Amino acid sequence: MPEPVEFVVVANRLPVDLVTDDDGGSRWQAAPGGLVSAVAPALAGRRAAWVGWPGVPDAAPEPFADDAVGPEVTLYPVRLDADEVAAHYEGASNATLWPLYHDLIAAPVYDRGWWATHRAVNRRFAEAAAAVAAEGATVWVQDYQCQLVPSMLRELRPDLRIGFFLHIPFPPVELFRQLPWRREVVEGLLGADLVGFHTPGGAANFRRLAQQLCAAGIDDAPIGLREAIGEVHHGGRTVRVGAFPISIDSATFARRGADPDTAARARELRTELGDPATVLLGVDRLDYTKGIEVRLDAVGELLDSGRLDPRDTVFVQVATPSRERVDAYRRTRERVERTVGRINGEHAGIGRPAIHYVHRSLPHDELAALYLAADVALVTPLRDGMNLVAKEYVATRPDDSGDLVLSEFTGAAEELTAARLVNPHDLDGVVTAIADAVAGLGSEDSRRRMAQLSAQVAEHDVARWAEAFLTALEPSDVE
Ligand code: ADQ
Repeated sequence: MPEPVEFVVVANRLPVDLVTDDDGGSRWQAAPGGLVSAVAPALAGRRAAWVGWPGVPDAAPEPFADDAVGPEVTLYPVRLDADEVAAHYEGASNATLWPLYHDLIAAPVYDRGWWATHRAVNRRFAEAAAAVAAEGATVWVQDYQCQLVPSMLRELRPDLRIGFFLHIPFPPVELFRQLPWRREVVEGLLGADLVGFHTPGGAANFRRLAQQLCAAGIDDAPIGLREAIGEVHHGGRTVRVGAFPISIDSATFARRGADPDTAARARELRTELGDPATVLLGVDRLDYTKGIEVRLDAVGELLDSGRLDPRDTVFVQVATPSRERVDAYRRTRERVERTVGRINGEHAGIGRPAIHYVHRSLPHDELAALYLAADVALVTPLRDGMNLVAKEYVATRPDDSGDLVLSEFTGAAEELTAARLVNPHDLDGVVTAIADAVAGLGSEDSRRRMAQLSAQVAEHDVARWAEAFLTALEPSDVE
C-alpha cells in the first residue's frame, strides 16, 4: 500500500477508464466528460490520491499512476460488481438523481433496492478514502454519485477536512422533496466542511432545503439546522455553502486555437464539409438534458422555411455515446437519429448532408479544429450545471469571430451574458437566435460580444475555480 497522502479526490470514476481492445488486451484511456478535465489540473504537482471506479464491472487493479493526472497522483480503483454498476451507477445515480436534479426532464425512478446498493457503494468509497488520507488531510468529494460520502467519511475520520462539489444543478426544494431519501442526502452533504455548487441559485436551494428539513418539521426527527448567510450550522459544526462556477483550462484551449496546425485542420474540415458558407456546431454527450433535439428541430425549421439554404449551410453535431444501458438514453439516441435522418432525407443533396452526425468521442486536437471551423456554436440544454463546451468554443477562437447561441438554463449563461441567450423550450426563439447569429456573422456586434465572452473565459479559468474552492475549504480563524 503506498504512503498516505495530504490530498485525496473521491469521484465515482477514476480519471482513466479500463478498456479492452479487440485482441483481448486491456489498457487505460482518459475518461470522457467535464469532471476530469476540471479536477485534473488542480492535482498538478501535488502528491495526491484519486479514489474511484475504473469504469468496468469486477475490475480491481492495484493502485497505479497514469499520465492523465501525472506521476505524483496514485489512482485507487474501487471494485464494483455488475449488479452494483446496474443499481448504483445506472440506477440510483443516472435514473434517479440525474433526472431529479435536471428538473424532471425524464421521470426519476425511485427504487429502494438501487438505493441500498448506492448507500453501500458510497460507504466503500468513503472507506477507500479513509484508508489513503494522511492525518488531517484534505479530501475533495465530487458530484451527485457520491453525496453520502462526506458524512460517512467524517464518521470514519473526524480529523479530515472534507469538501464536496456538485457538478450538476441542485434542484429547487419543491422538486428535491420527492426523493424518498432526501434527508439522508442532505445529511450526507452536511458531513462536509464546504459544499460547493456552480451557481448561487443552486447554493440557495440547498441552504433553503437544509433549513426547511428542520424548521418545517417535514421529517419526523428534525436535524436541527440553522441557516446563516453562506453557512449551515449542523451537529455543532459549521458547514459553508457557496457558488464556485467551474471553468476550463482557457490558456490551453487558446493555445490550441492559435496553433497553425489547428487552423490548417479547420480549413481541411470545411473543405471536407463541401466548403459551405456557414458551419453550425453542437458538441455534447448524447444526453436528454443537452437539448440536441431542440437545435435539430430549429435547424430543420430554418431549412424547411428556406431561411437557411442546405447548399451553403451545414450543421455538425458531435454526440459522444453516453449511459447507453439506461432506457431514457436509448430513447434519446433513437429520436436524435430519426430526426437527423428525416432532415437529411428532406434537405440533403446527393453526397452533401445538411447535418453531419458523429456519434463518437473525438481527440482534443480534432475538437479544437471543429471549434475553429464552426461559425456558430449551438449550446441548447434544457438544463445543465455549467456546460464546458460553451466556454471551450469561446476560448479556442483566436479572433473574436463566430457566435454562441446559449441556453438560459445552463450555469454558463450566468457568466456568458454576451452570448445569444435562448429559452430552449421556445422553439421560435431558438429559430430566431440561430438565424440572427448566421445573419450577423462578421458584424461589429458579434465581434464585440465574442470579445467580451473571450475575456470572461480567459480570466475565469479552471485554476481560479479550484483555488477559490480549496481556499474556502481551509479552516478559517473563527472556527
Ligand atoms: P457534462 O455533462 O459531461 O459535464 P460538459 O460541461 O459540456 O458536460 O462537459 C463535456 C466535456 O466533454 C467537455 O470538456 C467536452 O469537450 C467533452 N466532449 C463532449 N463531447 C465530446 C466528443 N464527442 N469528443 C470529445 N470530447 C467531448 C458535467 C455537467 C456539466 C458541467 C461539467 C463540469 O453536466 O454541467 O459543466 O460536469 O462540472
